[in-house]
Amino acid sequence: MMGQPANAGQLHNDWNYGIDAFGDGSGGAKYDIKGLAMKETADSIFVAITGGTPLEGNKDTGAVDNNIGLGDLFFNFSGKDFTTAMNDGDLFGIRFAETNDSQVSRTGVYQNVTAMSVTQDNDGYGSLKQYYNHSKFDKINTQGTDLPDKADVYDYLYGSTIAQKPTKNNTPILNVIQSGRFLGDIDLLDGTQLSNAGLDFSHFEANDSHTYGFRFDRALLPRNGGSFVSHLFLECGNDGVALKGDLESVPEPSGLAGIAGIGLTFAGMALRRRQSRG
Ligand SMILES: [Ca+2]
Ligand SMILES: [Ca+2]
Ligand SMILES: [Ca+2]
Repeated sequence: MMGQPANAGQLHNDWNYGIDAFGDGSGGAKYDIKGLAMKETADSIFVAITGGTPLEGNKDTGAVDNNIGLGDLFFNFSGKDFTTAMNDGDLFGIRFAETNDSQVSRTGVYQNVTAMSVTQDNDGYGSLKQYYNHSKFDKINTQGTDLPDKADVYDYLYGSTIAQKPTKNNTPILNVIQSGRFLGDIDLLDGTQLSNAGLDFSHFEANDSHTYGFRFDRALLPRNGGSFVSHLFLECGNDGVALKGDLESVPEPSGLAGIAGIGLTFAGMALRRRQSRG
């Protein structure tokens, strides 16, 4: 029953999967994430999560709001570690759980995001180091198949200096958006809608009791696309998962306008050259 993911994160029917360790959810099955997956189409990004935690969270009197659910999802296209990307204003974030303790008031996609920890208000871990101190949770794929080792996780989240000496003080679990600029809405999707879009966690034997997700406009993320790391934690930090991917670059919003725009740019350059020679 506690079998581990058989396959590393990979593509299956146009979906990209990060499969999380099974049984690394502190607090049991209802706090165990099993996977994060994404699909890109010409105009949309689809995101799906499966695990033991419902979208609306678990009732839990240990939390200030009597509810422990999912934190927010972060996207990092910068190639920098998460903390540096945040400090440089490079992070994107998505609030998709309406009942969570995110500091932005509405669900949706945000840019120039800062992140903060709400684990203490949710009966959770004061640090990632504290989580890993439980040998039961310090296992392979504990942040999913794309960040398989603990060292990879520390390196990505906090940078190489802290990764060499992680402590309870320098490894906060920054799991919700603290601030950011709203870019656009998301559309929530249930398991059936996601399955109709080709989602299949069962291919990795990772289908769990709660599967849900959302879609949003591709145009809300950087037009150039490129490699990214995305990740999320539960509000308590009891489990987390990451997914690495490559986003295709997309043309200008209208193909014809884009070509016309390039034409004008070249014409303008030629004109300026002529003028400077004149
Ligand atoms: Ca897990
Ligand atoms: Ca909460
Ligand atoms: Ca995990």
